[in-house]
Amino acid sequence: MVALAQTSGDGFVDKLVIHSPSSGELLGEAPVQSADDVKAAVARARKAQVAWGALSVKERCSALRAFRHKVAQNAEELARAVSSENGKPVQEALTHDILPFCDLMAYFETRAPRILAPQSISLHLMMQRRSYLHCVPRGVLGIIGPWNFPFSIPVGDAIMALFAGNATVIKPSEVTPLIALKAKALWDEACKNEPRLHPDLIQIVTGRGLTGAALCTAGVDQVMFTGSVPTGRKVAVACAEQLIPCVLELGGINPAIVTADTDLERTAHAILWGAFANSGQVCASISRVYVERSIAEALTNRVVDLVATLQQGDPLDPDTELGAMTFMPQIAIGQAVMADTLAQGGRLRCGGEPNGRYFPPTIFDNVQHGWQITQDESFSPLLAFIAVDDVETAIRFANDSDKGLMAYVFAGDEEQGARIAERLEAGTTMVNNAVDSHGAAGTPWQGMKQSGLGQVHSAQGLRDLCQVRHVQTRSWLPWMSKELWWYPYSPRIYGAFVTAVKTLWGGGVVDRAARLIGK
Ligand code: TXE
Repeated sequence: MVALAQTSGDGFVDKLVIHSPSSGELLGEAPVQSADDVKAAVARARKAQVAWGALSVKERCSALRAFRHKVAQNAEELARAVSSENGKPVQEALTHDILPFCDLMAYFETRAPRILAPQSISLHLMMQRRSYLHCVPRGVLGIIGPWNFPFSIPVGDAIMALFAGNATVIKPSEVTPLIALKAKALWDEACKNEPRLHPDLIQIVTGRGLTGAALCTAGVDQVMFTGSVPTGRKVAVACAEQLIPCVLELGGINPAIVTADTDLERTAHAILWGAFANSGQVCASISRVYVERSIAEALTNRVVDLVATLQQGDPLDPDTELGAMTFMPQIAIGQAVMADTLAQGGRLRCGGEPNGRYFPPTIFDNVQHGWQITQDESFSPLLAFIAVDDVETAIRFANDSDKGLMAYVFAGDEEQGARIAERLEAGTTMVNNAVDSHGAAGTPWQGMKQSGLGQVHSAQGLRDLCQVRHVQTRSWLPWMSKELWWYPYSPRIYGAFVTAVKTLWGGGVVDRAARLIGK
């Protein structure tokens, strides 16, 4: 809990006082760092990046192992720290924050050298030349983190940036800064065992929005942001003004389509976990279920029954399945959406009013598409069931949103599920699974529409953290003293080009060649 509100003056005064969302225990404090502090951190990072960026990708990968070892060896302590500060069950802290981070590191340690190796481009018009792309680190990346995955998102983004040869400055969420400071302490320890790592390659600046805004304008070469749509827009504007790229991971109001032939039991379990893990404070959470009418009642009943089996309580108890809400304002947002749903005539099937910081899993049915619960991200454990007449209606409703992060399809026939998935306007659609594709480091995590810009994870996500430069050389005809289209120009050469354009592309040679090779 942040005890002090943003104060007047330069807005950088006071400090962050962090209490456990579940027990209220004081966990620690962090400074609110000024724009000058942020600039100094970027300058230190820039200095450290020079030697780091000069290493080969393979050397960087081998050096970074020391940090993976530290994280994995301290997994339990880190999971407890995430759970204490964020309020999620310790098992989720371990399996959603720490485990996928370790796997992400191992994934790129073996693959980054190939992903970032020079790539040759097959040329067409200028086939006497050789072109290739090579990846060069951008420099210093600013990373602005959220509170829902306070370890795996900002530290995961930083590690990807490091594989690409950059240095990083992380501004963790003001709600959960302590875990980032813990990660930094582990990084510093890893640097002691591995001389190629430098402490200044990962730096943490703590504070609120103003510190984040200062990071965007502190001379960084790219920003990676995870948070809300309105703040993401501000970050995009700040980056546009400096003509630096940004990657934005914003929210979602994610639909699930359920066909009548689905495996009801697996679907119910997937929806249960997909809606309520981390108390619904997940940008990928399932929020609205469009289910074919013939099975709507049975599916809803089964999910409601399963909710009754969940244990909500002390997040540090490994038996706990639902912890406390992290962010106080989120409870009021969830309550407002709940009130609107009730006022519209939604039927409350379970859950309802929060008990302090504990928000019970809350399910509505008889919901109509278009109500607030199907349009606005509540980022809380609210789930709506909407019965539909057919899959076509479900697809139309699912796509009727200004967000497009994740979508889900539950279908008895996986092939049919995939055909439906291909029609959904989402960065990722999972068939007969829920939420966890962020854990598959090789796949892109990306939002369509208002859900984001760019991608993290995946080979392309790693390349995007570099400048991808193009080099072109000559490979044959090296004896020609000039190209045909260089000076001097003349009517004869002009005429030759006219004939070439007509003969090659006017329905003649190129089309015949394409037919010959069957294209
Ligand atoms: O987000 P913000 P908050 C959604 C969720 C929640 C809402 C608000 O719906 O209710 O966002 O949460 C920093 N320039 N998500 O207030 O404001 C800020 O300090 C640069 C979805 O946490 O977007 C924090 O570190 N940075 C999300 C980070 O931005 C600025 C996860 C996010 O803050 C800034 C969390 C500025 N002008 C919440 N202002 C997801 N996509 O999963 C603030 N910040």
